[in-house]
Amino acid sequence: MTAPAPQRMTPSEALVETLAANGVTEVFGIVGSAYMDALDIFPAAGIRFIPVAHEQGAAHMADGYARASGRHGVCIAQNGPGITNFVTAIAAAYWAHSPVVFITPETGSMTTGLGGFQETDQLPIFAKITRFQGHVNNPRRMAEIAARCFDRAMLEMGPAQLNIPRDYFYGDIQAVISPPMRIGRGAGDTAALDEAAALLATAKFPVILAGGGVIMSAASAETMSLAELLHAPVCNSYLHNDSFPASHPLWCGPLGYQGSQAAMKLIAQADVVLALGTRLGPFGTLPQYGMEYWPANARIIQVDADPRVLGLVKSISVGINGDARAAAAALVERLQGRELACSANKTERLAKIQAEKTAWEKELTEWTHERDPFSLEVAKDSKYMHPRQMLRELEKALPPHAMVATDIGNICSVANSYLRFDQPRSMFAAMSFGNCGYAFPVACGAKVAAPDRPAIAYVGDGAWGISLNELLTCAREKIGVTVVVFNNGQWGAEKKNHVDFYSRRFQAVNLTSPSWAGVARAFGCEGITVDRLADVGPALQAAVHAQADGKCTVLEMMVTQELGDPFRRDALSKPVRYLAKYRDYV
Ligand SMILES: Cc1ncc(C[n+]2csc(CCOP(=O)(O)OP(=O)(O)O)c2C)c(N)n1
Ligand SMILES: [Mg+2]
Repeated sequence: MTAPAPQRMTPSEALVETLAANGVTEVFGIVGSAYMDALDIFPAAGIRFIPVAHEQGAAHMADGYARASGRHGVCIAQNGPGITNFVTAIAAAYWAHSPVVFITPETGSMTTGLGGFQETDQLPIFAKITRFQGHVNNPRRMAEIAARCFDRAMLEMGPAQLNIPRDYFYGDIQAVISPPMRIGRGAGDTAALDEAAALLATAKFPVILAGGGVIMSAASAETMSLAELLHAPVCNSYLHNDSFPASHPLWCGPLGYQGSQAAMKLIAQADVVLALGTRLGPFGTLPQYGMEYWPANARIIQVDADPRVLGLVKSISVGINGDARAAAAALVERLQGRELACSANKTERLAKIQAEKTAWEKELTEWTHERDPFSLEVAKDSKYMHPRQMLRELEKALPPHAMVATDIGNICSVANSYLRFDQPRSMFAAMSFGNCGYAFPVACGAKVAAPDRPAIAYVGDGAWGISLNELLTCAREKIGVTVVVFNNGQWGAEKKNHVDFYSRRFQAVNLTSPSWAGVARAFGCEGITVDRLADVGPALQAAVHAQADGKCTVLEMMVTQELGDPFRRDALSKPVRYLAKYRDYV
């Protein structure tokens, strides 16, 4: 193919044409003079600009958009404060491996360093939370550098920054708009795949751990074939409950915090673990429920598209730098028709899977409330719902194809056991960055990307205070999402640490709030308060139904103050004080 001929255009036109060439149809942001020259022609390029309430919301929406669609999510803002408002959300997108292209107009090149208006050095701020940083150092390079940001966001599976001195939007240039460059990764090294196949063929109890890479590479079918060939239990990696269909007999549920005990008990028996598309993040394999479940003596085969995570957290026997889908297909090819040690005991293994799943389901059903002394005390005279029972009702009422974004908090974490999906790109948790305020804007972005799928955000009442401003965006732009706000009147996850480590010296953890349903209505959204279990399912269904009319509903769930297991038992220690003044604070 011959290269397209250069054309006369302005840098703004080169930028907007590059967005169009990459299939961009929505951009999130807050209007600003810095990029108004480009914004002006968005409509003519078929691009809808979605104005938000806060730039953090814009970047979270771009993240949700990317996670739901597998395409780029794009956001833009005013130089200086608009850009610094992106920081938290870009860090979250980085850990979620989202191909977010965030466009950062910068102070004009002729005044850089003079300390003029809205000036800050915008590249170092993002250096550690971005996969690629493109800086337009000459307006004539706008198309080239913009295109590279789009290409690298995909290639490196993470945010790419496009930094543009604001005077570089103007000019008279010759530019070539290149078609997107998408580079396949392939299955990985042949010898490593042979070695992995040999190891799997001799395994007596192989277990597959399906990670985010399975979702990103669309490897569902290949992962299923491999699991079925090996009769291997499949666990979801932490917060990737949508990496393997929950309705499949080999599915065991998620590992990690508030995950599935069935998954943990089964992986504990593994002699070979195939970690497919997962970096084996340290938080995702910590002991849970008092159980040290990680199989210390198992051989581990790790497949990941990012070579830097291979063998990083756990020692591995075989590392494969490849695409999860291609690698799974290559393993199936190598194992098909081969004699497999794990076939001999498959009936026994399938029975074990079934038994563990049944036992965990029974336990979950009977686990109607938390049983530690603090929880029993606070729930005793409460007229509100037990969080676990409320979560079970939500689970039962969750519509097929639903997308659920989850925040950081005690109830959101407990929800992990009650979130099951049959389709990839359905669960958008705050992942390793763990910022409160993640879920709602992410659900908004997901809804814009997939308007026909129900979009639901689970948010604690504390985190809701951080993110509720985007109700404005939902009302103004008719983005129909459902927000389930867990009103327990506290920053619960942190309060749990006060209970466990600080002798209940509660400080800054109790919340007084207005009626969140009332607040939603004041924003022009729907708001419903739910305080009876029987109303949970019907309320969710009605709210999801209203999404079709672009209606956003807040379901304010009134729940007790009981608290599930803490996040970071691993990272806290009992207080020690040496100074007399602080003697009592132990
Ligand atoms: C931006 C941000 N600030 C603070 C924290 C620390 N933090 C983690 S969980 C949590 C409490 C969450 O409370 P809430 O949203 O009400 O949910 P709950 O734990 O009560 O279910 C806090 C403050 C955080 N993770 N992110
Ligand atoms: Mg709370």
